[in-house]
Amino acid sequence: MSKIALITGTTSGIGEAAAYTFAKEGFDLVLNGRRADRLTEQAKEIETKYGVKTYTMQVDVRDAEQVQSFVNQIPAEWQAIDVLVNNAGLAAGLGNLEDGDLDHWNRMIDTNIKGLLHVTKSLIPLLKKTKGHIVNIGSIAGKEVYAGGNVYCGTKHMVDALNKAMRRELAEAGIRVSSVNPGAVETEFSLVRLDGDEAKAANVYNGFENLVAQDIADAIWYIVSRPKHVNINELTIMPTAQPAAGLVIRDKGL
Ligand code: NDP
Ligand code: 8X3
Repeated sequence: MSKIALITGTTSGIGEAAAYTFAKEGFDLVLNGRRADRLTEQAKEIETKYGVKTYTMQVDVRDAEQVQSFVNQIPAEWQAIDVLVNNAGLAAGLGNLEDGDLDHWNRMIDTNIKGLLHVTKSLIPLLKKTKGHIVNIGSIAGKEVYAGGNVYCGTKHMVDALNKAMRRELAEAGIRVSSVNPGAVETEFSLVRLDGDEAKAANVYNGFENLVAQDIADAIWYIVSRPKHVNINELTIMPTAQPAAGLVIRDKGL
């Protein structure tokens, strides 16, 4: 019987690359995001290309009731979830707290913290049965802070804390808990953060070689494919040109 991975936020970026990587390795997949058209297309493509099964979770992770009701109704053949990748997340805005936008703050807190909690709480009973593995996607922003990062960094510090808390609480159940903390990865992340401004978003990645989503998908797969007695607590992965959060060496051929 194939193993099953539920990855949140597969409609673009890191989650999408992780979904394809797991499918290539023979996992059946629960695909999640809010954009139904992308989910439908992705499900079709993954099934055709890799011959695995997919199940679509078109759910906004911010909505605790929607998440729990999806999990309550998950068909029996999809309940044996082996891997949960808590990836759905975003940054909104890049300014000082004084000029902070409450909608931006709420979106980040509700998605990156509460959304991750909703999904994790609902799935723990299923993961206990499989002795599964949770991989939380944090960030270098959860290890350090940078100018304009304030609330986003705060949410990712919370993910770092929750990653440790989950590991303590779930070890006895045989559930492994790991995190991946990336630096700058070129995805739709900056487009979302900068309210759809394509020029500004592209500028974030100018003059250095950023990470790509596949770099992080490879790391997630590495973590999950270790033998059962090995738990990678966390991996922090940066572009060579980004030695610290908010510090990028540009135009030096790196
Ligand atoms: P993308 O914007 O490319 O992807 C984000 C994904 O999250 C999309 O699939 C989006 O789907 C989904 N998502 C967002 N909000 C929700 C929601 N409320 N409910 C369900 N799904 C949601 O960004 P990345 O791939 O870069 O980001 C993935 C994760 O990686 C995030 O947690 C981010 O903080 C983290 N990260 C990113 C870094 C980077 O530089 N790119 C660096 C460090 C960490 P949809 O819009 O369809 O709902
Ligand atoms: C995003 C990482 O370095 O682009 O989580 O802010 S960074």
